[in-house]
Amino acid sequence: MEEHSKDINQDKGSMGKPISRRILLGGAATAAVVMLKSSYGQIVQKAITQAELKISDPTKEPGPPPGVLGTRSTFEQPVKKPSDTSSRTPLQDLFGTITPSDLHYERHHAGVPVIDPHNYTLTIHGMVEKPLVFSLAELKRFPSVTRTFFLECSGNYRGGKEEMTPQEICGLTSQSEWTGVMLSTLFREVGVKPKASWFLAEGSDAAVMTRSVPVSKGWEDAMIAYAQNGEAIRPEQGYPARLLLPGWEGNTSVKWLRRIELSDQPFMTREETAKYSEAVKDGKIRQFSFVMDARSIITYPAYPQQLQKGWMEIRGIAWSGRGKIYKVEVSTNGGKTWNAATLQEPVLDKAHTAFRYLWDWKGGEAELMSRAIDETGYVQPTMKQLIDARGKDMGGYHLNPVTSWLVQRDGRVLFKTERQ
Ligand SMILES: Nc1nc2c(c(=O)[nH]1)N[C@H]1C(S)=C(S)[C@@H](COP(=O)(O)O)O[C@H]1N2
Ligand SMILES: [Mo]
Repeated sequence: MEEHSKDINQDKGSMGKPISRRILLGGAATAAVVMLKSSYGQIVQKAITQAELKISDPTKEPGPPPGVLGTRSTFEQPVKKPSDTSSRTPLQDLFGTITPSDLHYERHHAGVPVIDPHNYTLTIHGMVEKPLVFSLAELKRFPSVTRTFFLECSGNYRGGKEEMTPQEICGLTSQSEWTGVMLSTLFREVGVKPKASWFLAEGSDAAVMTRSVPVSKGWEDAMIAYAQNGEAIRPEQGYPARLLLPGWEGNTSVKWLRRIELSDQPFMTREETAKYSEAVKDGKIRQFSFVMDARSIITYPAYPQQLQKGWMEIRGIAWSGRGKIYKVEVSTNGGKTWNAATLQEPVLDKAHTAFRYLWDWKGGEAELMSRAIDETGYVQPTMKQLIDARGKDMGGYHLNPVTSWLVQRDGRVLFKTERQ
């Protein structure tokens, strides 16, 4: 065991490893280490010893029988990073673009309410021909849609120190496959009046979250979702039903939705006056900044990785609230030159899109960056461009700067932090 883990630490970055007599004969003694090596779990690799896991030779005795619920491998322990009011998706631990439901970020203004689906109702009233109250069963009887898109909190940026993971920097974004009924279907059912231009969405949590939304978004692609990644939506995500506005700041996707009121003007709620508006410049404040601008982040390599020389695949995700990702460019020299990354098909509208770029690290310092360009031609800005455009006091909402990772001579990777 000792000897074998030494081998792994001395790996010079070659792809695969010659099979030694020790590995072939070692069987159970080496299995745990080999598995851990194939993931990114460097920290886990050191923390778990074989004795602690009590691994026996899996070919010698049957494992446990099928269970009522599946489990995650003991070797894989991704966790969210909670504060009092939010918890963050461990972007660096994920593959592909669907966030496992238990790792979806959470942002609650007054905790997670318990709502009995049998008593749940959604009322739609105001400037409509026929105000209606829908039960959950009634919502489920309407023609349904399934669509994959990202959700992102507009407060999704943290900086301040070099030792920060992708999760800490921008883990307030996740992606699910959502199923529900289009809001336009319900609009037709209640007969929204032509003069109605805004609607209020109200949650039934202790915060009674309310937001004003232009009716046009309701006709375009707003959804009332009751399912997430193939099962009922999770309590943390708004069980039994929530509003979802693809590509718009997470705050407008009101969870535990109980009421929609149509009007010919915005309602000017606390969430869109005191909160969720941001300084732009010259003392001006921007309000109703709904769309999430294009952004990307390299999730590998990233802090706290320790690199070894040789070829590696730089990996990350890019997304835009305006539409599809058109291109992601990667720089390995601090932005002097940029190269097109490969995008994983299919590239979906308003969705996390995986990108990859092969890189041969020959040693020495390097600065890794990615920038997203969406189908509208919008280019992800640098922090400097954001400050130049909006001023130093731009606040903490809608920050989507290019993220740099600084590769040190010794292979350590640090976050190039530019702002608190
Ligand atoms: N009713 C209600 N809806 C809400 C919130 C809330 O606290 N209450 N938080 C909002 C915020 S700020 C965000 S970013 C998203 C978070 O959704 P999630 O917890 O499913 O990730 O929900 C929004 N909808
Ligand atoms: Mo948010």
